[in-house]
Amino acid sequence: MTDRIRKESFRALVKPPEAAAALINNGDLLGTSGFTGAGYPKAVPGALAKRIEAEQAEGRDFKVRLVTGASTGPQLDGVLAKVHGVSYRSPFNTDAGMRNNINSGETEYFDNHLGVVAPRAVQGDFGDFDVAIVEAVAITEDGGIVPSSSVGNSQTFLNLAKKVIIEVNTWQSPGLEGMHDIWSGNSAGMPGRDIIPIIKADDRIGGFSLKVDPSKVAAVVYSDEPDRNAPFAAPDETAKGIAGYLIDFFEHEVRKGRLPKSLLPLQSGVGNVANAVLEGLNDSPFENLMGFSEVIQDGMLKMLDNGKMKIASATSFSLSPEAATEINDRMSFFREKIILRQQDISNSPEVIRRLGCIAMNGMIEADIYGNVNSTRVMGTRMMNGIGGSGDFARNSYMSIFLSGSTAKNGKISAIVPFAAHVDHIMQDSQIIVTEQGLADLRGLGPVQRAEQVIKNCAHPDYRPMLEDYLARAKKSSYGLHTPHLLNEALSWHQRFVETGSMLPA
Ligand code: 0RQ
Repeated sequence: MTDRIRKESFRALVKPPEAAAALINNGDLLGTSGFTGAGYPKAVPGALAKRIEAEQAEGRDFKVRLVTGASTGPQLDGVLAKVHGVSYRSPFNTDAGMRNNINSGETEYFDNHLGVVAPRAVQGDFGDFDVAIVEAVAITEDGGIVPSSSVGNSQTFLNLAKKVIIEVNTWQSPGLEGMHDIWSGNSAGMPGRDIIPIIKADDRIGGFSLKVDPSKVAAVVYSDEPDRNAPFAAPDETAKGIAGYLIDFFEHEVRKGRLPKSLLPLQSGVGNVANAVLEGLNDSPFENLMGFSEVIQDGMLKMLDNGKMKIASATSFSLSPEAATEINDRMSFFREKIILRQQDISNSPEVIRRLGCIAMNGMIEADIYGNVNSTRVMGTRMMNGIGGSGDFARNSYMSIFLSGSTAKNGKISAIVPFAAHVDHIMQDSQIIVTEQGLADLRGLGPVQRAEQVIKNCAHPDYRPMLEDYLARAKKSSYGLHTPHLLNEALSWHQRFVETGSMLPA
């Protein structure tokens, strides 16, 4: 215990998870650590779920409101969704059970740009935080909380919450201490926000631990459970195709002198396509790459290992079980090459703009003009959330969106006449890539964009339908600047809802 909890007065606060969960009340707003399945509390939510079940069995309603860094895992979103214990959730979720509750209308869900959650929490958008629950690898002699595998919004929740519960997770490597960079400047309150002094992706601007007012700490709990480390599928032909087009494009840009040979700090989303692109970069001619992203996934770890990438800055890990073991075994090597920051710093528009990042994010669909839907299937059913894609797409040097040209065995086209929901307007999507090809939309007007997107990105099964749509729209649209057939614009989605396919019978 003395290794992990080095401040004596905190040792006296050690309690079983059930006793900590008893500090939470019906209707409480909880702010927890956790980002992309890493560094979220595990023991207290489990005990809380049991308590909720018991309360409900007695006929009493018991629900909490939950704000995190981003997605968590089965021991937090999963268990609370299972007992229907969450009335409000923000800002990002990938748990299937929670997704069901969101899509059934049971849980109100506000997906939000991950970089703005902390400042908006300070502004009071969520109301008063009752309890912060933060996973740590250790508590230092002076009461600093050393975060585990993510930083997220923990510092903000510790500042704002009335009560604090710290979960010290002994599964997490103590070697993580020294990897974090916790800035104490003001990036949230107004007036008087500070300049965030990151000039290069590898600048460190803060200390190693989170600060907390000790008088607010109500419980310290031990846990010993792994993060949700999901395995990555080996890249399939679609992912390899997308990666190939993108890397050819980067090579072309370097030859033209528009990108340096080390490219620019790379942001990459999570998922198999994003990981395939990183795998592809491993075999590319680029050197001394830098990562400035929100997550570090297997592909980036590999590049750090073989020297292709010099440094990776993010707010969280998102690793396969094998990669998690690898990093834990070789922590002293990786600690020199990885910086984990608060998410309002990793995703700060100011810093992303200054560094000139290359943003690479997945999408659900793009319309012919390049408006991108990242979140809502058929415009109505929530997938995960906007995540950090908006923080990066709007502010990067170059914004790239990636997807297979079809989904659900070809029944859905990822290129549609009109996006059924728009997360990223056409001004924020410069390059669109599918396994069919790459559309470079920089500087083009709407009709030129549509021609490129249809020709280069659409699947052959859908390309003639899109060509026909655009041709007819150019004849009879109300305005010819961004031609549309308004009564047909969403007909592909409607057809899918009615028949299970966007293709006509
Ligand atoms: O669903 O698993 O049920 O089959 O979406 O699709 O092709 O594996 O692609 O993992 O890259 O995810 C947009 C969801 C893409 C992701 C999205 C279905 C498809 C499958 C996954 P199944 P793929 P990816 C950094 C930045 C927003 C957040 C973001 C995402 C599932 O990239 O959440 O960018 N982005 N964050 O079948 C219906 C379509 C579809 C579709 C795909 N057109 N219609 N379903 N799918 N296209 C990370 C963070 O911010 C934390």
